[in-house]
Amino acid sequence: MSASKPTDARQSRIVLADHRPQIERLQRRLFLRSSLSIGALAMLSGCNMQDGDSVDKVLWAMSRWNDRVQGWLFDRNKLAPTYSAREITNPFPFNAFYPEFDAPDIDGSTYQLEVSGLVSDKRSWNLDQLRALPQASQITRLICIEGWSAIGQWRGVPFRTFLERIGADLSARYVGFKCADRYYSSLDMATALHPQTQLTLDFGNAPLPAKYGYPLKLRVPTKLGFKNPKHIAAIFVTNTNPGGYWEDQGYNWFSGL
Ligand SMILES: Nc1nc2c(c(=O)[nH]1)N[C@H]1C(S)=C(S)[C@@H](COP(=O)(O)O)O[C@H]1N2
Ligand SMILES: [Mo]
Repeated sequence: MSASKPTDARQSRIVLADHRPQIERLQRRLFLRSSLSIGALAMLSGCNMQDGDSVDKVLWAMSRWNDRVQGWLFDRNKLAPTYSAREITNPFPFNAFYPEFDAPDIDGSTYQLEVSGLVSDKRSWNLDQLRALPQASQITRLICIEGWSAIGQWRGVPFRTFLERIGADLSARYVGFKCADRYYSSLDMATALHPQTQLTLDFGNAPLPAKYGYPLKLRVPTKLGFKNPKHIAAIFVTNTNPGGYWEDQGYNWFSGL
């Protein structure tokens, strides 16, 4: 970003108009009552904000800052609502960045979950080993940013249990996920340790079907759907924000409680 210089008023209006939806979203997230002028954004950022590129950079930096503030405010004891079995949505919707018939076809008998980063035990895990860990069940609502939500039942290992088992540095900032379909995502550590965050093996009373994430997904009922990676191939603990498939295209990284 270049040093601050007086911004031409007409140019400012154009730049502001171009970015109106982003700025409005940012204002809602920042709980600002007053409206942000391009001048105020320029002052906050020390950036001249003349071109769309630098506006993007500023909005991006402010959004990531907002994520950090939300993380600090996050209440680790606040639970997402749970539901009864009769409230389960049937059929349950599918969503991915590709159509349902393209969901990866993974062989569970040779599957290995890779573990890396700030953990003391980097051995991989097969499905029998994951099933031998303590399991818990939840009936919660998955909320997709595209405008639908659905109630489902998932069963698997409380993610905190798994992180403890691999000797993860629980004071690290992020947990990242790489998926078999090249999807990826990441969570703040407080959310990773949240009691309802689950390393999921079963949907309903059977192993996850291919479309819902076989053989392993992360169920995070305190976050939007896109922060619930399916078909997980690798998990890593890090202090560098790993971003995500949608997060890196402008969806708010925190996207949850
Ligand atoms: N690997 C992978 N995980 C993913 C996605 C994806 O495309 N690939 N899409 C995400 C999105 S946007 C949503 S809403 C949920 C949908 O999960 P479902 O198919 O079980 O309803 O999966 C999330 N996890
Ligand atoms: Mo989604």
